[in-house]
Amino acid sequence: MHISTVIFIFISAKDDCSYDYLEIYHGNTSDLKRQGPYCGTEPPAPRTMAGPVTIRFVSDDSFTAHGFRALFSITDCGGTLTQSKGIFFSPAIHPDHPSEISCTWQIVGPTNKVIALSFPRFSLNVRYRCWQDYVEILDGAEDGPSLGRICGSQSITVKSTRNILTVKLRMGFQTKPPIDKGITAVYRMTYGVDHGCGGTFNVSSGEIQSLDIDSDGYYEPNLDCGWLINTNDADEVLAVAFETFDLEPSPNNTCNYDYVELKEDFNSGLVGRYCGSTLPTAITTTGNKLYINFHSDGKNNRAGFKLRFYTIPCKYLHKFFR
Ligand SMILES: [Ca+2]
Ligand SMILES: [Ca+2]
Repeated sequence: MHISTVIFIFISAKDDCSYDYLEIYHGNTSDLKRQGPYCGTEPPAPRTMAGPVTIRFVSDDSFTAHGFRALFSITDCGGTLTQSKGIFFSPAIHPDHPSEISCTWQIVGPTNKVIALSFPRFSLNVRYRCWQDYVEILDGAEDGPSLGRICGSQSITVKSTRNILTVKLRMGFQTKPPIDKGITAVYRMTYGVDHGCGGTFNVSSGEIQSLDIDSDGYYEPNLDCGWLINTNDADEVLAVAFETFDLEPSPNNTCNYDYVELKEDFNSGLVGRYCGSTLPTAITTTGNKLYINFHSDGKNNRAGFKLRFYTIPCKYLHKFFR
């Protein structure tokens, strides 16, 4: 998708635009999206439009004036991304230019990978429940299921199910856009549920371990695997016991490099973040859900971890732990 910015420097014509005038079409002249007509000595305001723009100048056979001069620039936005990792941005918007932007990025990885996407910067206007300015993420190509339409200020990370992820950005017409509005997105190809990295469990017991796809005894670099364990029974809690544990240590046990994180809710209720080679103590949740996230950075992979989980009916809890 091309984004055209048109800045009008000067236009001079006559009267009520019935003699000499200028028209702008968002598209070509057969489209109905006409802006104008413009005439007189007051230049039309600058504007930014997505896609092709046609400017039509009409003069009659009497009275000529100085005419007009328009400047324009074209910016690319959207496209297909196939590198193993990358970054993309919303186009810069001039603070004085009204804008209407629609960009679609499609990230396509090799068939044995999935795509992880996050937004280091995300700031869009909140209007009409994300109807006018939004990012929509599709799990697959453009006809894939939507993972959600988001606006405002967000900090989200998503992962595709397969090797294609589509990101649509729309920024609606704004008379005075704040220049800080826009997005920066980073993506990388990684492993997903089908490879043993993440998933959802609705069973009473099971096992989770770090992913070692090439079976060399060490987990893979650059992983973000998220598991949800859900007992589906409000009268049950979960117990988790680590059987093995060996992750890259970090100074002062900050766990900045590789870690396993246990949370009772998606974005809150941190139970613990673990790294190094000390076996974490067994834990019991307060509710019937547990989120487990395993993160590894780009180097120093270790043997990894293996844990077992099982459900405990609340009425037996005192027998186990008192
Ligand atoms: Ca490995
Ligand atoms: Ca590491």
